[in-house]
Amino acid sequence: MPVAILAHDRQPATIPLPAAPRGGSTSRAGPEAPPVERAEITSGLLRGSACLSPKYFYDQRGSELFEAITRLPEYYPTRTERAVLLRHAGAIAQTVGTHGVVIEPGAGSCDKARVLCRLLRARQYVAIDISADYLQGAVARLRAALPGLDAWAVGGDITAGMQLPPGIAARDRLVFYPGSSIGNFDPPAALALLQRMHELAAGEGGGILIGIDLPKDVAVLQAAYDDAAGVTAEFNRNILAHVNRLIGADFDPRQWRHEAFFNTAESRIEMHLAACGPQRVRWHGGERDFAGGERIHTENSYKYPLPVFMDMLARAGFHAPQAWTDKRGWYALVHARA
Ligand code: AVJ
Repeated sequence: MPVAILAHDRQPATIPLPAAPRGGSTSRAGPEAPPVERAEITSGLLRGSACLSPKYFYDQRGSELFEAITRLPEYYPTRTERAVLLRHAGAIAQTVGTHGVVIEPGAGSCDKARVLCRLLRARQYVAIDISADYLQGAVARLRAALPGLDAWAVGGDITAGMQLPPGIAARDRLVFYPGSSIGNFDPPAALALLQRMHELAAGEGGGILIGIDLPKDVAVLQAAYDDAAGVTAEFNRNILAHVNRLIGADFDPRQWRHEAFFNTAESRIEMHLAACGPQRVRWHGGERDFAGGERIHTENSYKYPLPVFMDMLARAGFHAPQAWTDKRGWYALVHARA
């Protein structure tokens, strides 16, 4: 449902959209995902209320669509986080400390790390991501921009308890987790992830710097996840094209409608895809019938009140928390010591 957005935020929708892949969305080749992932995806699809993990948004086109989202007038988190970092740069550098090691799980393009590593005069930077291939290029660009920085690209999943290479200094580690990515996890999983980050930063002088999207006017939240240009809708539907390739399914993304709303009781944005009509979806080794209007839950994006998040940090073992926000109080960068 489209929601009115603040008048001064409205701009002509001139964001160029990445082109849809040619040759239709149905995969005729075999499933591309390894068996464990295929099992995870199909069990989600077979559940009473079907769901897919938001990690499957990010194929090539999905990553491009997310980039386009971050430039939308309605999507405030990315530019607000940048504003918070610039507004409080001096205080952040002073609190966090300079010349340390910046470790960024889920680093992606490393764009935010460039600003932070420069600000903190970091000595080492470690980008961690599940897809190490994509990381290599991003880390190479970072090295070119900051020649004094010892930058590493490490493939792995910190939720799975991976170890860092021995070349990474053990002291003065700062785990950097920007973008309010923590909002994608439900509170127990978020706590477990913070505990893992605490282990990574446990040496002397260690800490965390994390981006938190705060609760705010529901119309602002809903517009950010249901933009006028329909980019978020396209991003949401694209998960089906990706899943088609991963499990050899025959979803028709055009037969699914984007839905985004704020669930007040859970303090989270929910994104769903609703079937435009009854349909049968088949994949290698299974199938499911969906009734018209039946939904697949694709994402939660939790909006934590600052005290609630501070409490979670404490339960993960962190102390001495400090938060910086923008003028409107929409977004916080939080630092805490391990
Ligand atoms: C990348 C998980 C932080 O929740 O705001 C953007 C993803 N989904 N629009 C978010 C997203 C729809 C984003 N995170």
